[in-house]
Amino acid sequence: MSHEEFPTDRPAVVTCGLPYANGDLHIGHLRTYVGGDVYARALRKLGQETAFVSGSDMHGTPVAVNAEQEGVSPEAFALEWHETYEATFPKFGVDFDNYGHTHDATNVETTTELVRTLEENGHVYEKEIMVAYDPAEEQSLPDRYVEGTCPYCGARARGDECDEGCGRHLEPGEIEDPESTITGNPAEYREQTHKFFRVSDFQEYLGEFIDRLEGTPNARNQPREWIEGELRDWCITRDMDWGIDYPSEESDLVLYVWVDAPIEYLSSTKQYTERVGADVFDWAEAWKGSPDEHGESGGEIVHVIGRDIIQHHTVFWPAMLRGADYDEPRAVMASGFITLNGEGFSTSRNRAVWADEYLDEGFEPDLLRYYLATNGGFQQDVDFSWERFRERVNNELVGTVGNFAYRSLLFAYREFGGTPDADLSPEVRERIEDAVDDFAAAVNDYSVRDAGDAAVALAGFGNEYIQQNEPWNLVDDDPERAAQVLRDCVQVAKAVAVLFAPVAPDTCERLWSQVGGEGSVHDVTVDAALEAPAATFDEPDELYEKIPAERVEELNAKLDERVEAAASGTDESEADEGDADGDVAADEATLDLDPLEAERIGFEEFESLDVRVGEILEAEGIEGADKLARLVVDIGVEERQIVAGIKQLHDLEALPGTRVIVLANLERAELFGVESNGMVLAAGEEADLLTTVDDAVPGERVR
Ligand code: B3M
Ligand code: ZN
Repeated sequence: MSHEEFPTDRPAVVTCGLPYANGDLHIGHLRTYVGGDVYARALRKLGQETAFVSGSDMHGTPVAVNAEQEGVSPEAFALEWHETYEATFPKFGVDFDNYGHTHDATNVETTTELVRTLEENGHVYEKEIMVAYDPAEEQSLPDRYVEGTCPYCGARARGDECDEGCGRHLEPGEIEDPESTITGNPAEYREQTHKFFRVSDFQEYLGEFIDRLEGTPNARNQPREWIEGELRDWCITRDMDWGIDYPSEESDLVLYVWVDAPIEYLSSTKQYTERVGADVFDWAEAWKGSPDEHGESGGEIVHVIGRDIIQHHTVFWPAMLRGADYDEPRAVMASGFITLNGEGFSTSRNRAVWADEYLDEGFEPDLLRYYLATNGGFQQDVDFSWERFRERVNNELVGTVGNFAYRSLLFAYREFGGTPDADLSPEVRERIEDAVDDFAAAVNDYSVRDAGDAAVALAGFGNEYIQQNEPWNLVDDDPERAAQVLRDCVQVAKAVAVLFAPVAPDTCERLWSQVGGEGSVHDVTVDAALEAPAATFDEPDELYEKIPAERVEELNAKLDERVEAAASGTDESEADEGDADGDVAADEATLDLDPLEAERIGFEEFESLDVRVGEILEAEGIEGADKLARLVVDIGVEERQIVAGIKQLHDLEALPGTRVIVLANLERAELFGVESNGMVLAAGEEADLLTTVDDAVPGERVR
């Protein structure tokens, strides 16, 4: 990769995909925003100058169709949702430096200018095309006003995207068997003149760009198929009223929403500069830096998006930027979707945990942030359940981070009134340095999960350290040693406050002040992790509270009730599914079998899975856990202890001797206090164990 490691001396811009201003936010939507926020904060921790921007997506049929259903103007409708989002994000600690919207003056102006530049540079042309038309309504049917069959995969699709099938962007006129979503009637095709962006001008450029692009592997690999194939030109106008006018006197079309939406990334950065001054953050340096000096990018632009909009961000958008003389993005991080108890979120069926609801239940934002940021790799799909939420809060936040911080600081406070006067021991210094290195590596690897894990693992170390050294037994006999141990612990607590702050900004701010930190933990960099803590501090209080099991039952019951009420009271087919990431998964809920992943992975990615034949040697239930069993599996090269959720599904006594397939390089995990070192593969609800049919011996690789 051709990019310098973070931190660089160029300004970074982290953006989040713009939510369509058309409906309530649920926690599925929040994944991208929390991920982006954690990433922006983590960059700043490394000392990288960073602006974090986004805005609401006001235009297009996703807004117009919903506004029409409500009987209000698209502008009033979108503005109301925009204001709701603007107020909601900060409640989850998602702290944009600027949050604008695509209909504001800055974006209208920036869009108009950019499209003019594309025209001047010869990348736009006019063409007559057939567009869907509803004769009864006498109106054109752009995008979501029409539905039909995807010409590529045959799935039911919307006018501009195959949202339930192959995920492709569809051009006007492409959809087969078009039907008007206004009247339900078959649509006609009529000829109309539209503007096209000649994406094909950028084929060679995009081929090079994608080699340079960093980010999550899905965003780097998936576009190759499109870029290496035939690049089709892109229709950038629509025949509707709501949108930004196409900038030419003769045209009464508006721009396609996907033209002005990403331009909001630029506009929002501009607004930030207007507010704080170019000496604090210069948007032009970030977006139009000097390509001569810096290769193709002046600044470090990182787009954080849902995985359903990779094509827009890795093909159309970089081509637009290039065509209008802007710099290119450095990285795209594309998140997986979120399911709820193993099934898709469904806004129409009220099968969701709403953003407001979460807060109304009295949970702190940091808990959800932690869950969303670290429950899986960013590009992986993540399941949310209240049970798992409780487990992670109780075990990791309360049990590891909170417990370590509280007992260390309370003890140091009681015995020494603050940080004991001793030097940090070399062992602990080294452990903190390692955590900082892990954190920096995670940021450079675009892994928000690993950044969070670096901090939690450090707290885990702190817990073991205090447990092993038992300073409470030392105070009387060996006060110097006690002072030493606690000095180390306070330093670890301070380092945890610094490194965990991107994931848990509120609680780490508290922890920071508990160790006597000055100012805000959000204003310091990772260097502060090793700076001496204050000599005195106040009595600490606990950072996190345990969630009792009854709360989970209560929350699940509420969810069930709501889903039932919605099922009896609404017509699903009429209700809208919402739009931002997280919602495509909603459609999966109606199927018995998961649909095939639309996204392909490279052979290299497959090769990175170390899958082995194994043989079960021992199997026993784990006490206190309903579903978990502890297995010892011979995988040829070694024996592994693996925890599997098969206790009730298999006769454990009969398992020894069974051949199984093991994912050997899955990271270690602890379940019910038992370490699990790998995963035994199984199919379906009944955990049908995978095996071999012939004589493959333990240790052989599965390919
Ligand atoms: N408004 C929402 C989505 O398709 C869309 C994103 C725009 S990002 C420039 O997820
Ligand atoms: Zn398709």
